[in-house]
Amino acid sequence: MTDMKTWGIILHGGAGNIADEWKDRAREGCLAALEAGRTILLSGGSALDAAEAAVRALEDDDAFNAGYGSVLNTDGDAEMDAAVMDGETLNIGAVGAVMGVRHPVSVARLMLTERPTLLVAGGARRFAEAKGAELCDPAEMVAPRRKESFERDVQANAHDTVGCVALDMNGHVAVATSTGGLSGKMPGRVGDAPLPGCGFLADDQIGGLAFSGHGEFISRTALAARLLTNIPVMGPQRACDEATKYMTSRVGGEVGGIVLDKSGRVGWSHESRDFAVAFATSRDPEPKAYMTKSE
Ligand code: SD4
Repeated sequence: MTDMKTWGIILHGGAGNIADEWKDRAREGCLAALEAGRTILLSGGSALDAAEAAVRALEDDDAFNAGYGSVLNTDGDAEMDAAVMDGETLNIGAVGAVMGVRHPVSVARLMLTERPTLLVAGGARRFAEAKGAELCDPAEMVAPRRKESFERDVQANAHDTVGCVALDMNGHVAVATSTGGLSGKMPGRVGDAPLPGCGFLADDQIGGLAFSGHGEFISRTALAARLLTNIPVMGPQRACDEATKYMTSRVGGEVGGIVLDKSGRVGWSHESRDFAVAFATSRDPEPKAYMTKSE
């Protein structure tokens, strides 16, 4: 059985090329979001609350491609994907291509107790409205930064999706993801971030994980399913290395992944220039943030 004092949280702020002028902001943003989740865990709160709180903080920060900082589709709109998974019940809530909600991750959290696992576009927004989630004009989710750098983002294939895995002191694991997807994507496109077995998974019996990167490549290799089953065999770090390398060698693309297992061990790796990651665990409680594995 898991030690009752074991806890952990790991999050990422995206894999790819983080522009130099945004690196300090990304590091600070990751640490601030980590603190939001860590505080909840240390006060005995749930992994679900911690993962949601961390991702909400990242969604408010335009250093990241999620919520307010979402990259734009070819219409210039921020269409967002998000998911939450509860490792105790294996319940999943997810939204895809939703516009005009302030915190897609919280709409996904509200979906956890609903029968459908995924709602998209107008249906997701109607659900958010019915549940009293915070709505806004879709234009309010278009950050000036993203308008200004649209062409550059498309060229750079900017992807700085966010994700968080948390383990609480009751041994429960939760994962949350949120993204604007890929810059210049087709309207209506849904990536890997709201698809279980692709961009994320959580199971109290093993642990949890989330990916960032080229969603179609992550989905085509069912990367989260592969990684989850390898965690007990290889341990979190080797399993994460194996998954990211497998994807790029099998189908190409860029990817970064984070893992936290049920005993509070972390793993992270990326096949991309940069990967913004932060973590703290009962094994290593001092918060740490890295912009790349080679730091
Ligand atoms: C997607 N995986 O929608 C996401 C993109 C991403 O940082 O990681 N962006 O394909």
